[in-house]
Amino acid sequence: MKIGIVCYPTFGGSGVLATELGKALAEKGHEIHFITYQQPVRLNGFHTNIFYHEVRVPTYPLFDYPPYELALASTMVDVILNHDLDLIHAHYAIPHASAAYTAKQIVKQKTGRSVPVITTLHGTDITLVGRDKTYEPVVTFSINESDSITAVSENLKEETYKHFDIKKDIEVIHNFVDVQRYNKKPVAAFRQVIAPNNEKIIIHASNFRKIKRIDNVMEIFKNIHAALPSKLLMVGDGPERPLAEDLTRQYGLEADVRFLGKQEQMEEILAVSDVFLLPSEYESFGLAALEAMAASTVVISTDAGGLNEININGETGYTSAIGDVESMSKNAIALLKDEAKLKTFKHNALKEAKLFDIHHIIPKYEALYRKYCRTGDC
Ligand code: GMT
Repeated sequence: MKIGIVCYPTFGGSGVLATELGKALAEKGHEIHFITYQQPVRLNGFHTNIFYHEVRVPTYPLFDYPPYELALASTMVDVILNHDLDLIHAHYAIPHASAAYTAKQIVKQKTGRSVPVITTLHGTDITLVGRDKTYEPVVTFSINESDSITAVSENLKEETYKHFDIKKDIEVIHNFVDVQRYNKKPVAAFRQVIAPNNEKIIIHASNFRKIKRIDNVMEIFKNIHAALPSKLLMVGDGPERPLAEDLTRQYGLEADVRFLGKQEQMEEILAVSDVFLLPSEYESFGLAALEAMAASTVVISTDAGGLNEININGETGYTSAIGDVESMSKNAIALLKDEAKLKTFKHNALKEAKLFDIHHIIPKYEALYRKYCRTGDC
């Protein structure tokens, strides 16, 4: 089928998921058209079935806020008409679902054809930004106007019904990971550089926003570090990075905390890591944690949102209440001190990640698309 994917091109989970979905669909023979304002970070290399359409937003002195949503809708119209797309799949409701609705109406008026729009809800588009009164009416409207709606976890589905007046069914299609890609042998030389004295390696990866509770990451590591030789890798970047750097200095941990910035080859970094810390205030799913699990890294997280759906308490890692730094530290230390238990948990993490392997989840999206097949041979 010919599918238009609208997403954020950045390191955020929704953009990563949308890009990996598009790449996997292209491998299966679908023609994929990415429509966004920048080449998506995970869209590297050439694939004969993948097209990228950049949304240009012309500026004008009158515009304090250049109208991205209009430019996006117009680009969608152009791509739908010129490439005869079968459907649009919008990832993250704001502003993708409403721009898709506008594009659909324009195409309908021009050609009489109603192009199906599928909206996948990812998290903060519902639980944080979308709920704000400034956006809520448009978000509710555009979700209800979507032909199909999916959510990346059961928890996000519940949250959506709780906070918005949604009249339609929401199908849960969990996020996925390419286990084969992440299930790598650790590169000994790389581990040696990071942890020359065989220290345990702790990792956190995110966009360093408030919701990730970066101060908790630093406190938990301070406690682990006081109990055993260890190193912390901080991957990503964002508004809370200065806080993390301040706390590193305040706790005197400069020699053992490394800020790696945004990284594309996460599989190599995760492969040498022992424990992934994710003490978030909320995660609809926690794709970063799933990727860690696929690399046999144990997850110490909160039990917020959909994290319980992937991180099984006492098996693949531990989940604690939001802000319970003591419990998260205690659990991490106990695991790291018990080699046999750590090994079992790592094994369990990989086993659990396999349930979310790309090969199980892509067919669910394909089955959904097939409902909108125009020719009968999709
Ligand atoms: O908060 C982020 O990390 C970015 C955000 C996004 O949409 O780019 O992530 C959300 O979507 C991811 C992919 O579905 C989920 O794995 C994350 O849990 C979710 N973030 C939150 O709910 C805070």
